[in-house]
Amino acid sequence: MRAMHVRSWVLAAAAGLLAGGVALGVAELVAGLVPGAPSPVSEIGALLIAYQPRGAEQVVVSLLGKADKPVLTIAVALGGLLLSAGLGVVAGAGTPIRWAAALTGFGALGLLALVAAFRDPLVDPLLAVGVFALSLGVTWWVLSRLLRLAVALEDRRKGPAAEMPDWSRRRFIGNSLGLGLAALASGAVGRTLLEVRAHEAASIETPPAPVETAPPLPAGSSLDVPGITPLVVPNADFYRIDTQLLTPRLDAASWKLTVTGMVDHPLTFTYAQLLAMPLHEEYITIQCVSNEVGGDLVGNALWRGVRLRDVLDKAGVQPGATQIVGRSFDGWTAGFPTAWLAESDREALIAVAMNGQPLPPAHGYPARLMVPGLYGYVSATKWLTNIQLTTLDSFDAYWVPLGWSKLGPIKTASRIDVPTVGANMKAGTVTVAGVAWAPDRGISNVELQVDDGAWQPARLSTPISRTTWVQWLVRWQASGGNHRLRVRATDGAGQLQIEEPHEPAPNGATGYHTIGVTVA
Ligand SMILES: Nc1nc2c(c(=O)[nH]1)N[C@H]1C(S)=C(S)[C@@H](COP(=O)(O)O)O[C@H]1N2
Ligand SMILES: [Mo]
Repeated sequence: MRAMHVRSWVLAAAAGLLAGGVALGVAELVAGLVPGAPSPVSEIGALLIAYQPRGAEQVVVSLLGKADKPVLTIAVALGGLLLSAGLGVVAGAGTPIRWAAALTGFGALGLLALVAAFRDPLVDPLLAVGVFALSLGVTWWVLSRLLRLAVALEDRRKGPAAEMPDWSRRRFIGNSLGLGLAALASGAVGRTLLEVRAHEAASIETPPAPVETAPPLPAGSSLDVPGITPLVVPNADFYRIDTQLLTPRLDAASWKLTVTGMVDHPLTFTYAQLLAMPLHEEYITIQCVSNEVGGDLVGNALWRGVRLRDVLDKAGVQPGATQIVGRSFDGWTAGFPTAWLAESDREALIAVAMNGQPLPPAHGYPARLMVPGLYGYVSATKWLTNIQLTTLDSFDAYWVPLGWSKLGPIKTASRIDVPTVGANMKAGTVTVAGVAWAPDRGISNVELQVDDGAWQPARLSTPISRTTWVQWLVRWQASGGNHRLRVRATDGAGQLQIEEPHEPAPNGATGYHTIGVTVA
């Protein structure tokens, strides 16, 4: 390698940054175009999630929320670019040793991504090696090209200044801009393709009709209030929480579900075999344990699937089994007591459809668990591939060692949807409305308090079932001024919602949702 000594560290850093950037962009493009090829950024992000320090759980849980997922992705990409810039400076020193050190650095970064990619069951290892080699090649090409141009630029500056125009300067800037744009464009196209592919219509049009359809929605189950959360949340609007940075798209044709552990007859189902079992329908409201008071990590949908009970009966659960663990294709786990299902009306499903559509990839296609009354992190395994019967003592699922409770029954909660926080309204009759839930106990009462006034009972929608939320409304005679609105619910067992404010960790937030409004 010809020595390319660049005196300006800015130019060298720019060369390194672009070398890393183009490599990342090209890799994203390949990941978007070729199913089974890894996205280095997402794979390293997944590695960080997998090896998060204990105690970071609050941060990480919020990171994994729908809005903040891109934050981790962008942080990884920026981290990669920064390191690349540093390696550019190392390479710019111009000695063969420095050049080799820089390439080794890039190689180490690539190797980290490669090792991370090997952990991903949806990645083809050969393709991962291919992307690794391609990225390193691209890095080497861009880096040597830009360093050469930088050297030319500096040599030119040393020479007579009178010569015009300054082509070497233009060449460096032009090349840098072009490469930067190429990196951004290929990265953006690759990302878009990745998400589009994940959301392509599921291979099965609609899962077979249920043997038992959910009864039609009772009259009065929805309140007609503009802005209130719909009783049944459309799939596209349903909250999403999981540890996957991208949307995993499993292949139903090769997918298998096994039932293992403390059972008399271990079972294996193909997708077709699972769909051949009797399918049932149920409305179930599910909430994320990391939902804040007043938050929107909660939703209600019509789930269709095979009863977990039927599958467990077939497998023959052994008497000593006290825990049911759902395991996902990526090794993620959730576990809950077998005793939770002892109540006959807690009908857990291996769900294959959501609101009449095949389960969307973001919500667990081809199959997921839905267990009435439990937070998602202990129960609702998406992309389900294994159900294991074990004991509560012998296994802790994914979030438990990270500081979250072993048991996760959903706490009674209520939320004000309208008016919105800080709304300005005219005096007179104002509709205050929202949702309240306590799966699987149901809601018996919702009350609203204005300022320090008496708690006024709300009108409730007719409940679909005890496993679903209700809508509520109060017609408030609003007078001028600033007011504080608070809501609280009572569950079907007569238990009042907990007033004491508490953060979500370790087993679900408590406190009354409170908003301020201004009445003119
Ligand atoms: N495989 C897998 N399943 C998972 C998770 C996950 O990270 N991986 N997250 C769980 C959590 S914490 C919640 S709250 C629910 C959310 O389900 P949803 O995204 O369909 O709303 O999925 C659960 N199932
Ligand atoms: Mo969750």
